[in-house]
This record gives sequence, structure tokens and C-alpha cells, in this order.
Amino acid sequence: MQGILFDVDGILTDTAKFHFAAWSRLAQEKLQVELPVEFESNLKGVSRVDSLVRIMEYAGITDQYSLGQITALANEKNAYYVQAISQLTKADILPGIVAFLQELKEHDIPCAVASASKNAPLILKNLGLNSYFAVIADPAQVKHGKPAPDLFLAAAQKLQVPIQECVGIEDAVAGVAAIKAAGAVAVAVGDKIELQAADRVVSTTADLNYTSVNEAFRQSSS
Ligand code: G16
Ligand code: MG
Repeated sequence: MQGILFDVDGILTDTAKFHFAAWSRLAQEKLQVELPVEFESNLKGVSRVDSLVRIMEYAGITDQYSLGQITALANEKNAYYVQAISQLTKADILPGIVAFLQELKEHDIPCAVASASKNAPLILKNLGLNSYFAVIADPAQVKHGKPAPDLFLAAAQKLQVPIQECVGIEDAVAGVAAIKAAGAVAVAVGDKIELQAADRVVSTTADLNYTSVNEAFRQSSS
């Protein structure tokens, strides 16, 4: 194991609730649609515009909007979201993450960010986690979002570590699919059934540590 590729939303901090609150507000005010709570997991790891398209498909209104209108609506959602994440502090880092990053640093394992979010640099800065990450893959520079492998491949390349030597850490079904498609080992945080495509699933971020992630890597790559 020579590198770790981290998802942000749902791994470093719980921003899914802010994404969903922003989408729910946009859907209610601009599309006259109520999003059911179960819809939240459909949007995890999915890019901004793809999330909006999924919401429009759910509402059966996809063909009523031009590309320009879709972009404007996505920007509006982002403004609500950025307002919410501007309040993030160190206190919002999920349990066990700082200890895990510290352990990786002590083992000289470089870390990359492989988030679908264009707001990832702002989130890292507000959480005070910048110094733990050697590189951030830019989602604007890749052709296909998760579940395509592009972001994880770009993160490993930027880290200059072969993808087969990397472990990806994810909380989303689309993210686990992306890690596996890239050829890295997937460690997922969340529900064992929902995330069964991963090589190992732990229940919370507090269960992430060097020993168990390295063990998952060895078992899956042997
Ligand atoms: C995250 C979230 C998604 C969000 C996407 C794009 O991905 O899980 O819900 O739609 O980023 O975010 P933004 O609108 O900020 O560019 P990840 O990969 O960090 O879980
Ligand atoms: Mg995520």
C-alpha cells in the first residue's frame, strides 16, 4: 500500500446533509418538487449537474429545461451550499479521521483527495486538513464523474503512485464503483449491504486505521 485516495463528503466531514438541504430548497422553490429523504443517497458522490438531472428525472421534467437553465439552477444550489459550508470548522471533522491521517503520515503514506466536489479545497481549508494531503484531483479536469474511474485515476497519477498500490476510501455506491473500475482497493464506510462491492466495509470513520486498511489492501491485492 503506497497511497490513499480520500473521498471528502461523508468521509472527512458530513456535508451530505448540506447538499441535500440545498437541493431540497432548490427543488421546492424552483421546480415545485418535494424530495423524499430516501433520495439523499442517490446524490452522494454524483456531480452537481448530474445530481440536478437525477432530480429532474425523478420529477419527470427533464425535457422542460435548456442547458442554460440547468446551469443557472445548479449555480443557485451551489450558492445555498457554499453558504452552509462556510460555517465548517475542525469540530466538523468526522470521528477518527485526524488520528488516521496522522498514522498515515507517520507511515509515510501520501494522501490524495478524490472528491467529485468543486468545493473540496474550501472544505479542506475550513476543516484545517490541508497539510495532510499531498494533492487534490480537480473534478473539473476529468471527463467522467463517479462511478467512472477518472477521478481516482487522476488522484493516483497526481500522487505519482501506481493505482494498484492505492486504497480508495468512500461512503457512496457511485464512489466504490469508481474505485473498483480504476483498479484500486476499496474500503467503504457505511452499510455493508449497500456498499457490498467494496473490498472491506466498516461502519463508521472511527473504524478507519492504518492496520485494518493495510490488511484490506493485502487481502485484496494478493
Ligand atoms: C460530492 C457529493 C455530491 C455532490 C458532489 C459535487 O462528492 O457527495 O453529493 O453533488 O460532490 O459537489 P459540488 O457541487 O460541491 O461540486 P464526493 O465525491 O466528495 O462524495
Ligand atoms: Mg462521499
